[in-house]
Amino acid sequence: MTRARFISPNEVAALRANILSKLTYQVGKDPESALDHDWFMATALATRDYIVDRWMSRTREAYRTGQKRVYYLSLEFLIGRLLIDSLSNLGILEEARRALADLGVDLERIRGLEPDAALGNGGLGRLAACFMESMATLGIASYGYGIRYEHGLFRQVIADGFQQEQPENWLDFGNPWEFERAEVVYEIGFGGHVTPYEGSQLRQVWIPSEKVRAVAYDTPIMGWGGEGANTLRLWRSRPLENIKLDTFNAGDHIGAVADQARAESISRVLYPADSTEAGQELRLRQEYFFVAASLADLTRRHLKQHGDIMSLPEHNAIQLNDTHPAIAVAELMRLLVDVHGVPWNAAWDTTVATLSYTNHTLLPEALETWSVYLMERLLPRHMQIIYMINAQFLDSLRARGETDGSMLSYVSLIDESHGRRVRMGNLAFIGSHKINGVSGLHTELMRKTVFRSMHRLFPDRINNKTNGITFRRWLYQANPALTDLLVDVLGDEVQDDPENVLPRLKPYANDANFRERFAQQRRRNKDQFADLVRKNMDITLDPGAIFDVQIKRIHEYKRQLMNLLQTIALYQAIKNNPNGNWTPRVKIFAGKAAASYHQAKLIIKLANDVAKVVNNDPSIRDLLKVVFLPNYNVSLAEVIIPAADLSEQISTAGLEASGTSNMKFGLNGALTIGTMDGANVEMSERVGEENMFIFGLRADEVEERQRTGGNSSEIINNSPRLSAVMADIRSGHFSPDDPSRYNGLLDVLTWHDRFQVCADFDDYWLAQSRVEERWNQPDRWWSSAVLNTAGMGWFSSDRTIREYATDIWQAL
Ligand code: 26Q
Repeated sequence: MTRARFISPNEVAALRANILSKLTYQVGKDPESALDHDWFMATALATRDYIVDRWMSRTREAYRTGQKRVYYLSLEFLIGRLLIDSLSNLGILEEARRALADLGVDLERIRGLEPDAALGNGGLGRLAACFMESMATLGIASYGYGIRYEHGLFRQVIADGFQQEQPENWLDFGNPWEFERAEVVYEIGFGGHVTPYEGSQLRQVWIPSEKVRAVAYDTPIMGWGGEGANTLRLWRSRPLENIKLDTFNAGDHIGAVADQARAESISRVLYPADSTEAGQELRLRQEYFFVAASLADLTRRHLKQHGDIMSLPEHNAIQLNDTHPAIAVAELMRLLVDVHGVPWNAAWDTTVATLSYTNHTLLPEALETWSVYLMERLLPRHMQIIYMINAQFLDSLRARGETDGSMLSYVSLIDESHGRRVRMGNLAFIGSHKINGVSGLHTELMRKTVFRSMHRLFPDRINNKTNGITFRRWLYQANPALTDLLVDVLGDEVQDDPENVLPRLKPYANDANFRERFAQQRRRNKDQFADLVRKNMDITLDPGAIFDVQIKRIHEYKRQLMNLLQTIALYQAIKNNPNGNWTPRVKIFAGKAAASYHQAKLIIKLANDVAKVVNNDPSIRDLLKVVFLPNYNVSLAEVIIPAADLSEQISTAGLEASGTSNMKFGLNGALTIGTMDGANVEMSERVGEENMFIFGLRADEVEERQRTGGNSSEIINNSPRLSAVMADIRSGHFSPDDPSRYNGLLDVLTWHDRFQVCADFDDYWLAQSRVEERWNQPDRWWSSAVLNTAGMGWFSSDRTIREYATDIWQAL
């Protein structure tokens, strides 16, 4: 891709020299014998030099101006690759391309050698990564705090149609972006006992029985335009001592390093589930480990600059990304009361004023709780603090005349109903001055459902912050062809200020010539994507077909199964009428299932079984193809999304908190088929419902059906199409080697269809028919596509972050 943009020859020469010097002196290779990977390392290291200059001046400036610091605590940062991102945000992408070409190296080839930093499961982790980039862009002095997992999210391999999990080793060849800070180390305790502090009632001394060290690794994150940069500080766990020499000398060579292995297991691997499984001890250790290190680090920084712990909330804001870091409420209290000697009530006010909490799910099974027994064993002082907070909280409610016992037991920090468990959501709620949801609908449901009583008690706390995405990665880097087109008609300004400039694209929806150019860039992206599928999977796609895409974690509530049922219905319809006037379609799926999530893994197998039958049925010709792409990750999303015509956002209404890929597709001009769920609702307000294909039960109707509904037999019997599809699956047509393979999935649909697949199926089918009708009127299709891109400006994560900064952090 050549951009008609000014390229600075001086910059090219400087970069070339710098890359060569890194190759020689840091990678230790001669250009003659350097492999592509060596060139990647050299280029990344050269790029990092540019980043470091700006990073240091930003850090100095934040210190000098005393601006408020924002800390984003997240167990997940789903970063992806950084090379193109950094070069593009620095504004030297074309210069780097030229410099490498001069050296005989193709940037497009080496960009693919960078492993994804996959330190997250899905939406929540990717949101944290978009936020880091937006905070840097907006010049907010911010730090992301998390864990430097040695193994990120597992690599998904499809073997005979089944998902297999393989370890992911992103650090094997070194990480050119990070700086190890061997001097930034904190001791983190676990277990042990608590004794009173002399002469004080509430202040205590915790004597842990076990300690590990947290070592900092810093990665600079560049903002747009190369001005702002901030720090992602990830903690690695290390033993206090590497080896017990006396044990070793006594001949116990394994025992001598056993403690080391135990300590290092904390940062070994990301939990590969996107909803809570049974609370595992290692997970709680991870949560406390990174929270304790982060709070120790930020209070040290605060004290060094301001000297007084009581001014913490004036100069710092701490955002908790879901309840995963919620133990911060108790840890901050411990630091204030036990370590700094602050009186309890003042400590509580300080804690609440500093912390805020983002909720990302309402699914009851995904709300985090920990057994009191485990907490007492692992974090005895924190358990005491939680009891104390709870006692004061419940007392204060009774003093306000709130005496309803069932209400009090519902808001209590301790759930007494199935063993005694600490409710992390309630802890995060009462320990925070602001609690936010991630879309308008989700926030409204928070107020009405899980946090109903909390909301009545604290009516000012819950607020909405609809998610956003960084346009730098998801438009400029992922889709240079569309970006060039937008720059051509709207000017360079569209890249600096898309929120205000993109709406100016609206009139172009009526411009036939512009629509043609818009369609052409899509066609080129589809051609490229089809090449990739042919090379990697040996499946030939018709680039003229509708590319119909559902890519996300596999979860029953996201209803990939409903999409597959519709795919089979389409297959049957074509087979029954081979000479009908069919619109060619490619059904594209990708996504990982949690390793222990049986139903989700079966859905992956079904997608692959359906693909096998459909793609090898000669009577279908090229009218329908089904593709399940393995190992979905950020980098794969970056190539699929710009090639998509149709975006599947079909979760059961009320269950997808926001969704963010819906925004990425819309920005790139795909049309959405979706339910009135999460951010789809706000998208429909901004791009116009007539430019989307909305169907299905609304959230309140789902709630009503779930409350009163029995089985789905009647719905199935009344839908010949759905019945035929289910019968076909049950007959073993798609699984001749194991005809009953899908009986479990079908029985759930029939007897407890919690996610309303059957209830929504016919309306989904109708919506898909409207898709074809629109597709066959290209003027209307491409007009809607342009209006999707034009209407997405508001979904920039810059807008989201500005709202956090204004309403929650007071940091702008
Ligand atoms: C918790 C405890 C133990 C193990 C794992 C977990 C865990 C890990 C990850 C629980 C949840 C998650 C991730 C949740 C998530 O990604 N939620 C998504 O967040 C997005 C950003 O706000 C929303 O757009 C999505 O709607 C929401 O599903």
